Amino acid sequence: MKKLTSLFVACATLACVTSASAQFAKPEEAVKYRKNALFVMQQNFGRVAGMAAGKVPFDAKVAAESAAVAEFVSKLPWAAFGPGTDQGDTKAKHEIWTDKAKFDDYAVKMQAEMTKLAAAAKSGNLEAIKVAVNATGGTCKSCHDDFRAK
Ligand code: ASC
Repeated sequence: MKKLTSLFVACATLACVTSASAQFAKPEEAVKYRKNALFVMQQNFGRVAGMAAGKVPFDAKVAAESAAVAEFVSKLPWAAFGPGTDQGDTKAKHEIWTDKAKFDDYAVKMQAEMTKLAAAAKSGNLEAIKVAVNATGGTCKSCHDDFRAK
């Protein structure tokens, strides 16, 4: 029974990963998916960044939870930047598809910094959180500067 449960969990996890990298039914659904993922990520990152900047009282539990969500969600947008999704209601610049290696590199760096931020937030050390927020925010900004239209 325990084995069956583990098998089920393994399959469910695999299905989750597979669906994230699967084709979307329509390009506009891919655009919506990545925008929503980036929005949820930004809301959670922004909450921690607000604490780091002293704009919001520091709450270690909320910071740790928010950073963990931001870290997880940081994995999601990239599957939705497939071919043919450069049109429609999006600020994504065409260069994402013509300079994909650079875009992918930014995405990888951002996820790595999000992982460090989640670890810092889990530790509850506000100074470490500030350092990680700055590093993570820097990766958001450099990608937006190059690949997001104004
Ligand atoms: C945010 C947000 C960004 C980044 C960036 C950091 O919360 O929406 O785009 O942080 O401003 O420099």
